[in-house]
Amino acid sequence: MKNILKSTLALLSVLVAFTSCDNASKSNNSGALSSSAAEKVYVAPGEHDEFYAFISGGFSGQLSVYGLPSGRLFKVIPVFSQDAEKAYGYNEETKPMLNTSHGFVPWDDAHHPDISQTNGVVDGRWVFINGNNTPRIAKIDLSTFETTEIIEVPNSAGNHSSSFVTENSEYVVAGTRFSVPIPQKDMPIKDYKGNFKGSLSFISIDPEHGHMDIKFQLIMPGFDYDLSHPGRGKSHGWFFFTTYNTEEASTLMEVNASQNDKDFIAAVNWKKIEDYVNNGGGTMMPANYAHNVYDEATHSATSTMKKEVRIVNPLDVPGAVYFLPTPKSPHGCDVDPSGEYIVGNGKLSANLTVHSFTKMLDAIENNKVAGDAYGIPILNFEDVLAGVVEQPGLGPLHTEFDGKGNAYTTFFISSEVVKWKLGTWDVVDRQPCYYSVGHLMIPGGNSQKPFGKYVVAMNKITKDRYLPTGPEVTQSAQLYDISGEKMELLLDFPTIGEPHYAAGCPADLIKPRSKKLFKLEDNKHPYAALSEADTKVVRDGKIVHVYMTTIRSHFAPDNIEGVKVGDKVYFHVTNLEQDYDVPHGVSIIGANTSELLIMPGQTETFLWEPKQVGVWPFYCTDFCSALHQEMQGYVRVSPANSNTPLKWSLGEDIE
Ligand code: K7E
Ligand code: CUA
Repeated sequence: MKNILKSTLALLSVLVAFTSCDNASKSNNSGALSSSAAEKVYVAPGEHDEFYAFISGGFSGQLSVYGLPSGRLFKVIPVFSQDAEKAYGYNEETKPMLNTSHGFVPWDDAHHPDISQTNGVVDGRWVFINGNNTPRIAKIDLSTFETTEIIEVPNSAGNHSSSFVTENSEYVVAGTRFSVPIPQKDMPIKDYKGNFKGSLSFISIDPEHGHMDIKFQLIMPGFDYDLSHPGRGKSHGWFFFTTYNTEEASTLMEVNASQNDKDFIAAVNWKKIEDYVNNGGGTMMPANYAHNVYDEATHSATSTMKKEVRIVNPLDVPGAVYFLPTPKSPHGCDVDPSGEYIVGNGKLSANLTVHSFTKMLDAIENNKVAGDAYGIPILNFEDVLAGVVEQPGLGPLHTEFDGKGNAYTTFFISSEVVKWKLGTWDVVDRQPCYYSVGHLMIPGGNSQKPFGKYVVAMNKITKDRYLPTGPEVTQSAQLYDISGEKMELLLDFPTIGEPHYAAGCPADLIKPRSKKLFKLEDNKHPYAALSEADTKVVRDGKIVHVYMTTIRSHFAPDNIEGVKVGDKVYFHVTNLEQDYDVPHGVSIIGANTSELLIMPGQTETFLWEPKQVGVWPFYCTDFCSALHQEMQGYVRVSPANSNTPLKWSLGEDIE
């Protein structure tokens, strides 16, 4: 595979040099940068970037926050993976966020962030992202930049055609990549064909609080549902999914799933199914999936296991699902800002296929059906085709739009972004990527109103682009100015994990709503100590609860005695600060968790199980003031059978 890739790349470097000689003339040893590129990405010290970019971490399981055009990294938001930096998944408050039907799963593979929308425009309230491996959808609140909800998706495997949001954030959609037995059961793998199924889940979003709930799952033929995008404007109410492996192979997929000349884009009229469901349609099926919700008032998450899910058989809702033939193992499934064009990027196809929503409706109306797959009507390729972009490059993956009538498609094999015109299908520009680009992102790209000033290309390979770091090198993002007729490469910046996709929006949508602290008076954590007078240590059998506070520059209490080997000691630490940007941290020797990083007004808890007799220090882990190094304390640990009385104090010697 590597060799094939290598020889293809070698071949293509010739081809790229050939097809983009005007880039070559501009390029020098450090890349194709014009002299004004540095100015265009320079954001002076103290100044703010124009856009936020939320870039998925792929196998890191997280979501990183960058500024554009500078490419500066602001935060890594922990989503599906434990994060020692923020105590996420280590402290007692956030551990329930990572609960699933498979138990505590502290990792996932996060691919596609998408920002909530109002009236077809990104609104900067929430960003959603999928966990592929143990199917989950997470919601991040953009007033706190914290993950506040995760819902597991039952009847799914490889939750990849996710998590895309409809134009009024009615639904966040999650489609399965791998088809599986539904319900799961013990059966021979060779009986895949006709027996395995794919599920497309429509998860409703509460308009005010954003709470997620699986409204229904559409149970589809056993194909691989790769990517998806909502209709918008005229096609609002529809959702489009690319499929591959319509061969329904279960082994040697690189050959067996590449047989059919055309696979499908599945067009789903979700409004129609929603009506059906609202009138009692569908059936409740037993299921077992976690719904984890973080409550900002208690600063704590709870995990609830849900026991059933509504499933819908597409054959029970005539007119709701159609297949649009699309060459050839399409990956990306992208809808232009007007909602008219649906672009299917056939990974193995020489051309880009663009379907027309109007023609699709016309074909449906006139009942022009070419056949069916498991009873789902297949429309004629020619009847729905809007146009073809002829031979734009090799290995097309994803397309975004600038809102000015142009589309931009990434080509993995020929390592380039190609700009073409909607309607005429003419290629108007191409720029090389370094190297092997996957997704690309224009802020607001999945909406009626893209902010077409920059495109970010996310690359899989970077060898020789940066200082080497041993065998494993960073992946990267590349920023292009797309405000002119020609794209211009401005900047390379390294990313966290594998950047599969990103979502961007103007900073002004998020900045004014960003919280500075949590109000102490709103703190409803059951173990909060809201003043130093409330601090205490309470023993309940072998469990010890420490109600502790922090303020510059001490803990209360800072001396504790009477803890014994074999105890379970819960440190519940409330940060009494009420100023912006004054966190405190805390950790103690031998703790099996991480430190806590506690924001002003917040309470967090970690468990310490002392295993050795002695006097053990704890200290603040965040440099909070000039006297940060003095912010420390001791816990005396006595033998399990000792009678050392429980005592705690601050500023006095324990007698
Ligand atoms: Cu990496 Cu969207 Cu998961 Cu294409 S996907 S590259
Ligand atoms: Cu508190 Cu350092």
